[in-house]
Amino acid sequence: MRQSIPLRVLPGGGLGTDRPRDTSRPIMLIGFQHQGNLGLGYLTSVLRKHGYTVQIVDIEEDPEKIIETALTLNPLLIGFSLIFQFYISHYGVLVQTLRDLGVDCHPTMGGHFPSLSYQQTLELVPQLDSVVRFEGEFTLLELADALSTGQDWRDVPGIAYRREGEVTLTTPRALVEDLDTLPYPERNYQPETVLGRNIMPILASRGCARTCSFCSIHTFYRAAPGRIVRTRKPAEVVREMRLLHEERGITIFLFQDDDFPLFGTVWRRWANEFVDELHRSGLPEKVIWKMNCRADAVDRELFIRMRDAGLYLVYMGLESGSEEGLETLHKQITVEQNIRAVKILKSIGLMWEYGFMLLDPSSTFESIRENLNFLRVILDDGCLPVTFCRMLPYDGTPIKDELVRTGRLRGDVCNPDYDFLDPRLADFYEGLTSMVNVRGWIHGLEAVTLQLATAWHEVAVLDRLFPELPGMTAYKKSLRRITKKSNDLLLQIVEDLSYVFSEGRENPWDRDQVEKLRKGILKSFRKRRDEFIFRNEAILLEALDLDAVPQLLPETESVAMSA
Ligand code: B12
Ligand code: SF4
Repeated sequence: MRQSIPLRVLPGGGLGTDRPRDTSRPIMLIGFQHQGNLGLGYLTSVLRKHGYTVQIVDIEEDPEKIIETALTLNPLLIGFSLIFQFYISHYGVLVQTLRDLGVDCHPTMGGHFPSLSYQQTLELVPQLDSVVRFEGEFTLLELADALSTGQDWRDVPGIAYRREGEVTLTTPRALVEDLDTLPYPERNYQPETVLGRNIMPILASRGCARTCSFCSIHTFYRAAPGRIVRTRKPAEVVREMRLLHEERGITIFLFQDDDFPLFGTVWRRWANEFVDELHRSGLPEKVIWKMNCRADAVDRELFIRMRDAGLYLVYMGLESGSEEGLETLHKQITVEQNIRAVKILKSIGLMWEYGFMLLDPSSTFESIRENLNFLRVILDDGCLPVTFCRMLPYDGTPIKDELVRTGRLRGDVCNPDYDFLDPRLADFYEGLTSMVNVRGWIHGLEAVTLQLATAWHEVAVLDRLFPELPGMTAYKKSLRRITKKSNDLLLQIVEDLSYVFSEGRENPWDRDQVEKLRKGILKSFRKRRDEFIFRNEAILLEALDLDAVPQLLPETESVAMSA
């Protein structure tokens, strides 16, 4: 067991970014780049705007290549972005190796986990010189300014560091008040695509006003001074979309806001203005967009307006189909509201996706069966594949604190876990994961659920961004049939297993048989999907050719610097 480091709070130093700077040495930022990392993008664009050269490196790259880049660059500072808590040991090994090989710079780390669990971060990665807490744009800039000119960096607001063996905090830095004062995030990478259409992440707001117990987002934004939720001006968001469309040929935008501004009078007005701006810009005929929201924000009239302005996909964290589960997760929503939201979206022809936790710390066999029935209700027509996970108690979440208080927290930082109230549930979960091979069915790249969800996403894009394809109605019908077959099977297996472990019933399934069924579904799905896409290849390629926009990807592209 590690000793925790005693804590001391220092008064903060200067607040602004008016320090002298020497931008001759570059800055290296390392983080998870898949689907485009907006945090690193904003940090980079702010540093570049102030004259620094920045190199972003993907943490998924071969560590040897990362080390080679660091040795060649000789950066002033390396900033590690930890957005997923379970990556911390991976980062720890990398920082240690960089130090051992004599990379002479200031290593720092930012993100939710380092911000909220800064002491633990400095213990787990002792080679770090500092941790940047909360939104990092101006703290990182000031840190770089201080380091580059040999000033004392220890008075920069918004950091944690070790001083004579104690962890010391400077004054916390306030959240960025006006998000539109930030330059647009750096996006100097090839966008991901769906059927050749380019995708980019984007933000309309930061922060979340809700307080779900399993989530650290609200804790992160509440722990820093400043307004918790900040929205950008609708016209500014649309301007960024227009530039990305015109200069990079982006036609699919993924809004990564924690909770897209929709709920309540003020944000509803924001959403309506955003729709008006989109229409004024002429974008709805050319681009489509996805956003994340809660089920209680789904309103028929507003969603029809947004659909007609390009909204093509709505992600909702439904999370539970049992009232007790929703209460434990502090969703402040009812099962009925979840079902109502799904019904509205189906009735207005909007594609949706959902997050769902089959198991949480309050689970019982009854609540699991309630959850299965809820999934049957919302997915009965085979509109989407069944997906679920087990709630994990991340740092900074109220539910983790509660599990600590009741002595039920287990595992470690990389694999946080907990004891169920009914110990038989642990056996059930183990039995379930070994029987349906969750990686093969739900989470892995080859998983049935993931493949079917990708196919449904393709359908949503085909419907909105391509000419009508011959055979589309029949294709959707067969996709529904295959999805329903897969859903029925998976739900039945989970339900049967729940009785095996709760009532000692005989297990009607064996692993090989389940695996054979899974592979059969996957095979018939792939055959049907590939046949359909290849048959329409010429039409798809022609549509892509017609809409093609030259890709502008210079070193510091105009979109990144144009704000
Ligand atoms: C987009 C996103 C993704 C994208 C990732 C895209 C990418 N490359 O960044 C995708 C879809 C791939 C993804 C996947 C997953 N995600 Co996700 N995701 C998000 C989401 C919604 C937005 C991230 C974002 O863009 N934020 C906006 C930017 C501007 O903010 P930021 O990242 O916080 O960065 C700021 C500060 O934190 C700080 N900062 C950050 N890094 C650094 C570094 C330095 C050096 C400094 C100085 C400052 C600094 O400054 C930045 C600018 O102000 C977050 C929720 C959230 N609000 O963060 C969840 C979130 C990060 N995801 C989460 C999870 C759990 C997952 C999955 C495990 C889900 C799953 N079950 O599969 C997977 C994991 C993927 C994997 N590797 O295995 C959790 C992480 C929980 C945790 N504590 O670990 C979050 C917090 C959601 C939640 N409510 O709990 N995700
Ligand atoms: S889960 Fe979503 S709605 Fe709930 S607090 Fe987190 S970001 Fe907000």
